[in-house]
Amino acid sequence: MKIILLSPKGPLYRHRGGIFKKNLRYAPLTLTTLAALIPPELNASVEILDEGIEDVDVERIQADLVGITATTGNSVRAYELADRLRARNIPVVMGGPHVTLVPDDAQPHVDSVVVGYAEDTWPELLRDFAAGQMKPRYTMSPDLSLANRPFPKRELVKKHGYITTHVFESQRSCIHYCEFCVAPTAWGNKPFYKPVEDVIADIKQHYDRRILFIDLNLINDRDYAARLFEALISLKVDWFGLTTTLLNRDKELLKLTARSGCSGLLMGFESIRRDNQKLMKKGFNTPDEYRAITDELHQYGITLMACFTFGLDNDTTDVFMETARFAVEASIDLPRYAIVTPFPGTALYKRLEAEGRILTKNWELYDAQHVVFQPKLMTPEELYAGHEKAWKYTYSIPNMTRRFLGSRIQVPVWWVTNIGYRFYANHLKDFYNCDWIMGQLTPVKAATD
Ligand code: B12
Ligand code: SF4
Repeated sequence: MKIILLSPKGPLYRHRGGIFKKNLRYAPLTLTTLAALIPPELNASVEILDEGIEDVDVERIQADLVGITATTGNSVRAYELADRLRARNIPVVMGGPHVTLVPDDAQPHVDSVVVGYAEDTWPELLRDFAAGQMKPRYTMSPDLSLANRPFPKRELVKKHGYITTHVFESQRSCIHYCEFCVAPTAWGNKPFYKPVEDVIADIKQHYDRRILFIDLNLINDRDYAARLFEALISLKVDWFGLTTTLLNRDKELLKLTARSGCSGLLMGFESIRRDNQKLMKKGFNTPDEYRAITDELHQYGITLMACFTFGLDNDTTDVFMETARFAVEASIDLPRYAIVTPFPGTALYKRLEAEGRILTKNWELYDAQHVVFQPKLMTPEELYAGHEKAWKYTYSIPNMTRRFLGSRIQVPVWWVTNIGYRFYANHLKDFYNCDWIMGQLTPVKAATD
């Protein structure tokens, strides 16, 4: 049996003409994890294709089964690929965050939909497929365990396409309920943990001095985090990962994080306005502490990628430059700006839909850099223009230099990633011409009522 696993391109994340250049692209674990889960008794051969790093000629694909992963931003392409493959009688299975959020949206395009994490359902589906009994839908059990799973088959990816393949995970989902976030809606707020020994064994068998964790929140569980960080000490790795700002309230854990080799953290600062934090149910974030958090991380030798979100209901047009100036003055190593995006199925989507504020259901534009809803205190044009201005200000050469000099951690990788985002900032405008006509959209709800 020949299985092809495919990750589709989106407007921003694509091999040609995208703005995620190689210095921002690490190898995801999605398809390598699925490849490892294929039951050995099926004697299947497997190939991984990622349209983010290579051209894929869909008409030349030959396979018994194709598995496609879909985020919301690339789901339109995922459906197109699925339709074309099925027209050639190649069965298609689809899974991933988008499909988990809105399975009925994907169903007409595929032979089977896999909802949720697929550690049990994907092998079950493949056995059913081999027996000619594949069902139209497979859904994750809430009791899923991530213990004793095979390690991702990273050897199957084309290494040259990514800045690193030394990518790992220890846990999935998050304990918090931020209104805009996909995680609690798609996977619930009871995280799934891999035993620390499994994580360490995986790192040892694919060792590199510098590794990346893609977990959404490494400090979901304090005891687990402490055990993981303790275990990392002996590996002598420099690691990068994601936590919340709550890490800085736990001085012992923060110290241990640094001792374990942490070199960089991504934190969702989201907004410099306190009232926005409450509104998006992220009340544990205190903007007054952001400067101190950044300084403290720098003292520990940890760089900070802080993510900000624009277009929240209390945002007025002065928020963009206020935020960008703060990011530069605080010497945040890698600031990132998103436009708030109501991913389908999330609490935010439901609220905005009820308020008649969803402007388009073209999922291709749900990539956190397009305006897809009616902001409360500004126009869509103001939101887009302000967001682009913040990117450009932050990634101008003088302001990159100011941030570099202000950060105490002056390592070469700082420039590699900053140059990647400078390119991103300067090319964002190229992606505002899809089929999006600024100012000419009417709210979808109103239009269909
Ligand atoms: C790597 C990654 C990226 C990469 C590549 C993404 C890509 N291919 O497009 C980069 C850096 C480019 C990226 C960019 C973005 N990303 Co991203 N990214 C991730 C990340 C951190 C890791 C993915 C991963 O390896 N997971 C580990 C694997 C094992 O889990 P998994 O992918 O969920 O797969 C499991 C199941 O879902 C299922 N499954 C998945 N696919 C399939 C397919 C089949 C056939 C089957 C059977 C099962 C199955 O089985 C797997 C095993 O259980 C995730 C967060 C996370 N930790 O998952 C976010 C995530 C996927 N990204 C997200 C977002 C929002 C974005 C951005 C919009 C962010 C931004 N502001 O730029 C952009 C959009 C890019 C685009 N395509 O339009 C959201 C997706 C939300 C959504 N509804 O689309 C996620 C979930 C993060 C979040 N906070 O919620 N991202
Ligand atoms: S803390 Fe981060 S990962 Fe957790 S729910 Fe909020 S936005 Fe999502």
